[in-house]
Amino acid sequence: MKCAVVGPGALGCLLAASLGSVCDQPVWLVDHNEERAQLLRQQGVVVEKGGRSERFAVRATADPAQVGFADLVLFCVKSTAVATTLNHIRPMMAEKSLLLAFQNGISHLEELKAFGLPGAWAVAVTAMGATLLGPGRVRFGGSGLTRLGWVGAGCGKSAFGLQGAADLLARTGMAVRVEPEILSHVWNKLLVNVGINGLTALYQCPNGGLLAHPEALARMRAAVEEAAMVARAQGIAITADPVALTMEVCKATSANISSMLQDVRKGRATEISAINGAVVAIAKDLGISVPANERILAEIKSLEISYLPYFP
Ligand code: KPL
Repeated sequence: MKCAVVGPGALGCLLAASLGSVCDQPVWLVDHNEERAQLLRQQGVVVEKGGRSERFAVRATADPAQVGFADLVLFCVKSTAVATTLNHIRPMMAEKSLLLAFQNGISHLEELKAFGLPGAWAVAVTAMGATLLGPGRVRFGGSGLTRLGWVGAGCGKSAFGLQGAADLLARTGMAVRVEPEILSHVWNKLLVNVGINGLTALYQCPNGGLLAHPEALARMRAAVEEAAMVARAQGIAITADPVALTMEVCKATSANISSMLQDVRKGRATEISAINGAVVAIAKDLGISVPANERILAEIKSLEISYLPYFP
């Protein structure tokens, strides 16, 4: 069986290293950057866990044609790169292939539906923690549950099957579960990201800092409550108290620098469109007013304008 991980970020590196230890063939790690792929080929992926570091060999490449058809593709790129990367990895996807999409937010669901992959695709929602320390160097940050599920009918069929993928991932030591209602979990995670990611980037604080800042906390409550209203209006069964859940995550990850604050600090495009932006877009279709999300979206967009290059 051929496995490939697409995207050498923190999660991608961790998954490539973990899978490599249980697969009978070396795992491919697909990057869009040839220079970094070469480095990953030479040095492998180094995982720091519990004060020890371990090196795992990977077959890194920037050329998906070199991989050929894959049975299992763990798709770990940022939500901002979904459409371009799906095009890039087309040579790896056959009818028998199964792609698991690990993105934050919800915009990737529509993109995957619209793309029409030759194989099947399913969604993965993970609470596993990982921090990228440098190219191919990752710190394991805790083994939260990973949930897998099909999103409606248009996901295609795979020879491998979702339970087959779950069993393989579980052999790496991950906690994995196949869920019949994955959208509920996608939205529960989205609600947390709606409340934390944009605001930590605006207030320049670690996740726990939002709880100590009355204005940020009030904005978090309002944004999460609005997003919960949008979920319920679509009939999605979300957690009973999404604000309490968001505050719990802030506490549990209090020293964490959110992925969006990391993006802003590194001058990268953020995932705001897939998070608060997606809530604003769905709310508009449903005729629901979401001013707290609109404000976070607008403020992050103007922050991005201040540092992202402009290509007319
Ligand atoms: O998912 C996260 C992120 O940073 O993207 C949270 C839960 C906010 C943890 O930092």
